[in-house]
Amino acid sequence: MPLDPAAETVITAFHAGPPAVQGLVRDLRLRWAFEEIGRPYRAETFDAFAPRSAEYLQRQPFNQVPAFDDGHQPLFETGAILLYLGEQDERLLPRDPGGRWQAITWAFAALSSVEPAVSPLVVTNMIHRDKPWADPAREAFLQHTHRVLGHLSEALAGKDWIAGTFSIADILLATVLRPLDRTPGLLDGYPVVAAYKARAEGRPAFHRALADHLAAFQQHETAGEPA
Ligand SMILES: N[C@@H](CCC(=O)N[C@@H](CS)C(=O)NCC(=O)O)C(=O)O
Repeated sequence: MPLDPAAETVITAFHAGPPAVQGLVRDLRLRWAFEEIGRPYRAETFDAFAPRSAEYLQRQPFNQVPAFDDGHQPLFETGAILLYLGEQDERLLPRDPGGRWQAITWAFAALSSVEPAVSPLVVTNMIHRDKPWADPAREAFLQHTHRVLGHLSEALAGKDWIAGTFSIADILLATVLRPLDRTPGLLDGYPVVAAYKARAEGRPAFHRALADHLAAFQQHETAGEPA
């Protein structure tokens, strides 16, 4: 069935939450994809600390953001949503089978090989830094992060984009890598990865997406409630 171009696309996001997560919440991945293809959308925003309605679990079974609905296909999980968007626009997912499968493979790698390797370190540094177990845990998590960053450096060598041309794989991989900024100096040992991340963050679509993501928090603060 052809999609109704007039149907509104809605995503969920946060407008308040721990300051450390501003700029990193995963709605940014969807906003970035929309900006790459000039697709309008509306963000329905919540306070991360406020309980969500029981109805919200129908939209996102883990009570998280983002959820997505374009009037045709309600979805959750950023990887699935980006694949869905990629199916609709070759600027996000190449049409030639080789390029398409490279991009899909790297989208999965970003989410299931890189993100699980970096998340424990990121979460420890951002949220649990003062816990008594943080220092020894950080050492163990760092080792795994270094191992993955080393392999990623080799995979990225000589490439602008992880799967050849820019795709959803880069939106996922770059947003998985972004929180590593919060571990000062970590990427210094991986100039290829650092340059890749900077290249992705330099895209005009990323700038617009980040500005809108941050504006949700700022507008809420201006309206009188701290983020
Ligand atoms: N695998 C999910 C992860 C979603 C996720 O972790 N969302 C976070 C924000 S980035 C969230 O809503 N956290 C609040 C919570 O878990 O209560 C996806 O990629 O969509």
